[in-house]
Formats: sequence, C-alpha cells, structure tokens
Amino acid sequence: MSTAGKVIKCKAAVLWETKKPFSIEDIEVAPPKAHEVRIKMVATGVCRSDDHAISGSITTPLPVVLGHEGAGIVESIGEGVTSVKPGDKVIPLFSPQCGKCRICKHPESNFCMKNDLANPRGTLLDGTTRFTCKGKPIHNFTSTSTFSQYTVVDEMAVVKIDATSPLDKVCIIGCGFSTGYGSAVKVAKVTPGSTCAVFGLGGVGLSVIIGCKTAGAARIIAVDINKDKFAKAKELGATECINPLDYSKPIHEVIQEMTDGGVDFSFEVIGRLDTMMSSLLSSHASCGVSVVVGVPPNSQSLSVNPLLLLLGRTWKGAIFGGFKSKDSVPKLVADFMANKFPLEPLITHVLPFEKINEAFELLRSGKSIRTVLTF
Ligand code: CND
Ligand code: ZN
Ligand code: ZN
Repeated sequence: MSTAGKVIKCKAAVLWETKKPFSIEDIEVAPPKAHEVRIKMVATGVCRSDDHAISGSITTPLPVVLGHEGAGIVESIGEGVTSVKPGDKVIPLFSPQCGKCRICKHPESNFCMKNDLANPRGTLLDGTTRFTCKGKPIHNFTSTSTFSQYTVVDEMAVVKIDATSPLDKVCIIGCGFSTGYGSAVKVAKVTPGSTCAVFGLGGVGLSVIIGCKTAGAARIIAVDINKDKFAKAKELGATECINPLDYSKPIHEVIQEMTDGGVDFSFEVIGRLDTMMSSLLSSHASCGVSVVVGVPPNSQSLSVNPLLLLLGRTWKGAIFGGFKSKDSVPKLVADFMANKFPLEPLITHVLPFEKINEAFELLRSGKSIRTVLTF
C-alpha cells in the first residue's frame, strides 16, 4: 500500500542532549511539502562530524536526528519536484546545491548559500521540520538527517545516482570519501610527482590519500598518533607513516627535514587547532599548499604570524572536498562503479541501524574507519 501523502511512523536515532547516547525512538515523518523529497534510508555511514555534534564541538539545535552520509530510495515527492521520482536511488547532500545563489553560479566555489551548516537552523528550507517524537518537533541536521528509517530533504539536498549502485557502499560518497578525495584532487589540486602529508587517518584522511595517489603524488607521508591506522594507509597509497609520539621534536620539523623544507601539499584531517598549525608548518614556506579539512572546535581560533603566508605558502580549506554536490555525486558514483577508486577498504564495520551507539564507540576508540549502518 502506498505511503505517499501519509505520515510514516518509523524508528530514528534521536539525540535529546549533547554528550548522551542516542535513543532509538518511534517518530512520525510527515509527507514532503512542495520541493521536498521523502527518502527511505537504506544505509548510512558514521562520520566524526556527527560525533562533533554529539560532543557539542559542532553546535546544532536539539533534539535532533543526526547523520549526513547516507543513501536511500525515494519514497515520495512533494509538488514541483522534477529531479527525482519515487523508486530512484539517491544520496542526500549535506552541502546542498540550489543552483541559483552566487556561490552555485561561481565556477570554483561550492558552499551553496542555502546550506544549513554555517549557522544551523536545524530545519528544512521553509524553517520547519517533518519529524515529531512524543508530540515534540525534532530538528534536522545539515539538510540530511540520515539516522532515521525515513527522512525528508529539500530537493536541492538530494541527487539521483546509478540505479545499479550498492547503497551500502556508495553512502560514504555522501561525505567521507568525497570530502577527502576532493580535498586532494580539487581543492589542493595535487600534482604528479609531488610530496604530500596527511594528518589524521580516519575515513576522510584515508580518502585524501586515495586522492593524492590518484593525482600521481610521488610521496605521501601519513601522520597519526594511532599506529593501528598505518597498515590501511599504506594499502591505500601512503609511502611513509609517522607517529608524532615517536619523536621528541615537533612533527612539522621532522617532516621539513624529510622533505627538503616542507611538502608541496599538506592536509589536516583531524579537527584540532594544534594539528592545523603543524600541517600548515609542514608545507613548504614558499611553494606549499595546506588544506584544512577537519572541523575545528566551535568558536576557537588560531593566532597566525602573516609571515607564514608572505613567502608564498597557500592556506585554504573546503567543505565536501570543494565539490558542487548535485553535479559531482552522480559522477563520483559512476567513477566508483567503473572501478576508478575503491570504497571497500574504508568500510571496516557493518552494523544494523539499532546498534548506532556501538558504531560511535568504535569510532571513538579508533577501532573503525567507517561503520556503515544498514536499515
Ligand atoms: P576520524 O576520527 O575517523 O579520524 C581522525 C584521525 O585523527 C584518527 O585516526 C585519530 O587517531 C587521528 N588523530 C587524533 N588526534 C590526533 C593528533 N593529535 N595527531 C595526529 N592524529 C590524530 O575522523 P573522520 O576521518 O571521520 O573525520 C576527520 C575530520 O574531518 C573531522 O574533524 C570531521 O569532522 C571532519 C570532516 C570535515 C568535512 C568537510 O566537509 N570539511 C566533512 N566531514 C568530516
Ligand atoms: Zn562527514
Ligand atoms: Zn546555492
């Protein structure tokens, strides 16, 4: 029996308070309004940014359904939706692409002005949410909210993908893979024969390594304080792995000595101010490009001597690997289907959705790269 036009009762992981586990709740998901799409989630990855929202390091209105790295099937569409239809396989887009704003029209930039990331309202575009639980409205997260059996998103925040693609794998194209890979190939524009350093070997950092290798980097220096991450980094293309805890001097000095003054491209993929500075200093003072990928803790700042940039070094950052999401995600899925890059090595655990708290424990303890939750 069709559920279109009806309220759907289903399970979702609700975060009622920061620093607390999720509660699996029975929620109601209202039908999509005009220009909105209701999606039956099939799989979702667990990214550190969701954990930043749990810890309060990213501020977002509560209570909330988190999750931004999912894939699913369109259940129904609101009036005026033209780019997807019921039955389509789709990926929700935490960094949307409205196609009309100044940034969407900019040839290089990708951070659509309709995003709900910079100053989160925790709602859809119309300022309301389609989720309720125990009579209370539950907020959205980053235009996506994938930790629910059903979610509703704005049309600008969802894109159709290849009907034959495996959703339990391509879900990580929704954030971790694309963010890391794009940071190398699109934001830094890593060049053949270059030297790179990647700080942080989680799902995003390892995807930076895949991007550096694809771009033809000659040396990829992987940096992490958890040596258990080194084997996978090497499997994916790292040529050297170093642990800052093994050295008495600052790690940027070690990297400068290893690379005749600093790498061509460095990436911070952890989300800490001290490692953002180490990454910056590891890039060559005159020709280096350093990219901030990790999300820094809420309202904290770095003090930087402008001389660090005056000699020619470039310091930049990007959301979602600099990709315009609606344009790029279907192409990335097609590239995965054509074996242009692997996703399987990044997925170390697959768990049923109900075990979401376990998935976060695996991430926090450094035992997982990506856990994919299946519905
Ligand atoms: P995950 O936690 O899996 O990986 C982080 C890695 O950093 C782990 O392997 C840690 O051992 C390592 N680490 C921690 N502290 C240090 C340290 N002091 N020195 C060296 N290594 C250390 O995280 P993830 O890969 O899911 O995400 C990484 C960051 O990227 C995180 O901040 C997340 O919020 C951010 C991100 C950004 C974007 C974007 O669009 N820019 C999208 N998604 C996630
Ligand atoms: Zn993410
Ligand atoms: Zn836009």
